Amino acid sequence: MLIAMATASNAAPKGFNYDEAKVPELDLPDPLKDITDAKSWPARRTEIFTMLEDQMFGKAPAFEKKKLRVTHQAADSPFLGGKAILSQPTLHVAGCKIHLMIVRPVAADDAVPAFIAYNFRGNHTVHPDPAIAITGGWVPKVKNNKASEAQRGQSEKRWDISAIIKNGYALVTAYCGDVDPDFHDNFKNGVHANYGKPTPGEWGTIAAWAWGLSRALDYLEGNPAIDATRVAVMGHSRLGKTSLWAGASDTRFALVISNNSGCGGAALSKRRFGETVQRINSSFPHWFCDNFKNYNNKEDKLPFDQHMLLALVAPRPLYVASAEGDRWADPRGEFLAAKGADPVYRLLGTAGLPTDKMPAVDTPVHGRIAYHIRSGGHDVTPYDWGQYLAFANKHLKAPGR
Ligand code: GTR
Repeated sequence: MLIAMATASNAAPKGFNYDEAKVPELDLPDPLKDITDAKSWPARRTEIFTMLEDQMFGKAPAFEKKKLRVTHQAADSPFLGGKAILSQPTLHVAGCKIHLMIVRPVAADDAVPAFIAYNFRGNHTVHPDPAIAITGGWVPKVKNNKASEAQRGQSEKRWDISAIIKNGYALVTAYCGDVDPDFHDNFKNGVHANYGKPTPGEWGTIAAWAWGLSRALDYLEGNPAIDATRVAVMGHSRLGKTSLWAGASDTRFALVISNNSGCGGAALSKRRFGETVQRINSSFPHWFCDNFKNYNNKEDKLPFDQHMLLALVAPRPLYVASAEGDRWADPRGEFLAAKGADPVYRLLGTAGLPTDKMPAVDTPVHGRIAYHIRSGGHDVTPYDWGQYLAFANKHLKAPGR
C-alpha cells in the first residue's frame, strides 16, 4: 500500500519503471489465434480460460447451490432517509459466513438490477448508518485487527450509494475478508481452510474472493427484489482484479467493471511498467496460484496477457477505468489490454472499444468496452460511479438485458 501511495509522485519506486521509453517491445499473444468466426469462439475461450485458471488465478472448487444456507443478521430497515431499504443476509458456505449488505430502492415495483462489489474493511465502513452490522472477523489496519465503531462510514467517499439508488439499482456489498482474510497464512483460514492447502494450480485468495461473489449471485438468484440477470460486478484495485476474474469465471455476471485494477488485473504484465509479476507475487504471495510465480521476472514467457482475461468477458459489457496518478497500476497498459480484447468483441458482433488512441484524461469512451482515465490518484470517486451508472443504464436497464 505504501508503494501504491508513493506512485502519486513522478518517480518510480527504486527498481521499477515509469518510463515509456524503457517498456519492452510488446509481442502479445493473439486472443483469436486462428479463429475467424463467432461460432469458434467458445472453444478458444475455454482454452484461454483454462490457461489463466491453471497458470495464474488457480482453480476454485465447484459449489452446489443447494448447499447455500441463509440467515439474517437483522430485520430490514429504512435507509437513506427512507429512500432505500437495507437488508443483511448472511450466507453460510463452506465454513464461511459471508455477511451481505444489500441496499435497494424503496420505490421499485419490479426486481431491480444491481451492482455487487466487495469492500476492503467491513460493511460498516461503507456508510455511517448505525444499523449496519460491524464485522467480527480479522480486518487490516486497525488495532488488534478488530473492527469497531471508529471505522463506521470511513470509506463512504468511495460508495456513491445515493446515485446508485437514484438510478434504480441495488448495491450489494460484502467484506472480502469474510471469504478469505487478506494476509498470507498458508491458506489455513478463510474458505481455503474448508478445502485444504491448494496445489500449485488451485485457487489463491483472488480466486477465492471471486468464488465468494458467485455464491452471492447464487443467493441473489433466489431474492425476488433483485434481478440476478442484471448484476454488474465491480471492484477497486485488488478487488478489481477480483471482479475481472469473477466476470471471467462466472458468465452470469451481466457487466464487469475494473477500477484501477493494475497488475494482475487489467494491466498488461509484459510491459513491466509499475508493479511487476515478481513484485506482486512477493508482496502478496497468497493472491495468485503458485504456478504464477514461475513467471517472476519472466513476463516474456507468459503464454497469455491480461487482454485475454478481458476477452473472457466478451461479449458482455466491460468497463476498464484507470487514474492518471495511479502509475503503479499502469494506465496505458490497462488501455492497451482493453484494446487487445477489442478484436474478440468485434468478432462477436459488438462495437468493442471504439477508439484506437488512448483517450485524454477525463474523456471517457463508451462502446461495448468502455475506458476512462480519470484525473487524480488510486481511488474510487463519484466521477467513476457516474460513468459506471451511465454505462449500466445503457446496457442493463431493460429487464433480461
Ligand atoms: C497495492 C498492490 C496493487 C493493488 C493495491 C490495492 O499494494 O501493489 O496491486 O492491488 O495494493 O489493492 O490497493
